[in-house]
Amino acid sequence: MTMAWSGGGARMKPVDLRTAGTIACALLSVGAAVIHFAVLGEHWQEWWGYGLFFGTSAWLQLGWAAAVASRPSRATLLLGAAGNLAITALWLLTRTAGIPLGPASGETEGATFIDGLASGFELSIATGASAIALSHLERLTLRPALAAIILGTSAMAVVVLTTVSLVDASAGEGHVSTEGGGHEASEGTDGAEHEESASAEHEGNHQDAAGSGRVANLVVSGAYARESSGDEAAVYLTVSDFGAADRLLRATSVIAADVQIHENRVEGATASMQPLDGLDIPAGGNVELKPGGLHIMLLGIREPLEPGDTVPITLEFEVAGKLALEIPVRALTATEGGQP
Ligand SMILES: [Cu+2]
Repeated sequence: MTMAWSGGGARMKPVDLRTAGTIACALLSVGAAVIHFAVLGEHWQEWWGYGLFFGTSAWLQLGWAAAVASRPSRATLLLGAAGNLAITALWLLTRTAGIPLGPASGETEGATFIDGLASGFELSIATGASAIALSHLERLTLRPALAAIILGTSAMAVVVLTTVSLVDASAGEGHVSTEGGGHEASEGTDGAEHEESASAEHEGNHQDAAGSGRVANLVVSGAYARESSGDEAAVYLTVSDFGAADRLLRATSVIAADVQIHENRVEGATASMQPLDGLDIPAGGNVELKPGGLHIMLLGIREPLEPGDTVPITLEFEVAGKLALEIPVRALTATEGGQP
């Protein structure tokens, strides 16, 4: 690459559009790689497969930037265009239909500035690199000053936008999951609760105040506690398994003296609750704890649970380990009755 924009404007060689475009694509690729490296950790925590994807993409984008800048062959350009188009298509899929892979399988994610930006870069590379490879842009020359302005501006744009997106992602929710009732999450956003979810994330899981979370290949969703009657309250939730079989060993909560796993049994005219010493989670299956069936029972609650409260509860699985959740409290409804 012979870019000589140092020295006086009159002595600079004209730059052809192919060269200028290639440099712009390489810059965009570096920007996309930096973003992918920045979000690698959080995706790896969710599932090693997502982590591997982001890590591989980042290194390939960095390698491609170096390759195309030093030797912009047609094959290199087309390879970059195809790769970036594939990544953009995959991103679109996760934002619309969800992908059938990993713990977030079938889930759609909210688009954030950082991944929108990475996708913008990738789409620009895909179109730019194919245009350069398939047409004869080297015949078009730019005046050196104009080329310097265009390349300087795009370099600045990549650097500034990428940096802003990283600040944005590390300061707040870089990865917003829209699973479960998203609006419920906004109900309890006081400081104490934020602290709770932050510490839960340090344990290697992902959760929000809407009663959902994940650990390893298990996703817990729709968790809530019933308004207490006496000093007891039932907890309902769904455990979805996206990998090998597991077992819920126990649950604990600082607000209850004892927490048991219960099953409702109806014998003749009487319904009774039987404590279970665990709950098998079949490989790839769903276990639903719902009114009238399986539930987790909080016993010896220190203070009454009222609708609008949130309750901390920790589930302990045999393989996946612990998952700490903040779950909402819901009113007892007429249809569900008072019986758990
Ligand atoms: Cu019970």
